[in-house]
Amino acid sequence: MNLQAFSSTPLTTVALEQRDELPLLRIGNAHAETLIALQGAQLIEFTPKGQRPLIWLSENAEFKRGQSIRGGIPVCWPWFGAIERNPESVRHMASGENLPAHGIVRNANWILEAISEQTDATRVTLSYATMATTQTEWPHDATVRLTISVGKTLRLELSTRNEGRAPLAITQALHSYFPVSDIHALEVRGLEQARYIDALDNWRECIQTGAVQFCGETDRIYLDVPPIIELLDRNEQHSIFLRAHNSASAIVWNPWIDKAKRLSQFAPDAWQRMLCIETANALTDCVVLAPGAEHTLTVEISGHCPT
Ligand code: TA6
Repeated sequence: MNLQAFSSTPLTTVALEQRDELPLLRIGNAHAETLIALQGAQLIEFTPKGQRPLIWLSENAEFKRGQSIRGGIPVCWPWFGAIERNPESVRHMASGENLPAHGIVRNANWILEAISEQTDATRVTLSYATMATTQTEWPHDATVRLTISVGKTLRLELSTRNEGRAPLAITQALHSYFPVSDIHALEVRGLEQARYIDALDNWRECIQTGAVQFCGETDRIYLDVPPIIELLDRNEQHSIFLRAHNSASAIVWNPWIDKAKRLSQFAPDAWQRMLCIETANALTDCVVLAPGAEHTLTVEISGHCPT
């Protein structure tokens, strides 16, 4: 990767770091600082100037080639979760046995396409192309592009373009990990009355009553969700807001005590200090792309209520 083309400017610092086996791109400007692993185009840090980090990274995170980093915002594409749990149209796109959870790009080497300055943010664009002739697990011609806008807020735009001559069906998620002071004092607002599929109760369909609170392992796919979701940390009287676009599903996940012990790169007590809210197109919210069509899933993350 020749980063010489991406040098710092008076407004933006650009630096390439190496952490164990992985190259990381550090971007800083007047508004915030972020760190992005080129492998998987995985953002792993985002801290607005003068504020606390808005993204959680495991203290046991490892930086190994071919292995997803625990935390940040892994990109799940071109399917979310286990392929077997996806709609038939999506399952039909994949090929082979023992396919990885969360698709094929979160451990792949993405291309750093551009770093550009906007009036209120620095935009980093990375891409990954699949080809029917070489991609055995998902043999289709497509390009997935992630544009990360680093400003007072963090905005991720995940675009998929169908470069082939047949329709594509995908599910996807921006699998965001958030820091919380204590999961027992956290509630998620905005999902009241939404339907959800409970992955821990035989994938039964349920209805959310009131804010989501946590007293055990939680792994739910919410459907028909509104664009704005709030994580309210009642201890710290601090909220993180997510505003989504082109996404009608969201996954809420906390491993709690027992699953935490089985997770890689995860301290036994880390479940108390994190929560995943994943902006997705999952299950019935899957995306079908005609040849040449493009779809963009967007999430904007901030410490202030979006207007
Ligand atoms: O998004 C929730 C989930 O599917 C959980 O079931 C759990 O497996 C989590 O993702 C983490 O998956 P990973 O493959 O990153 O360990």
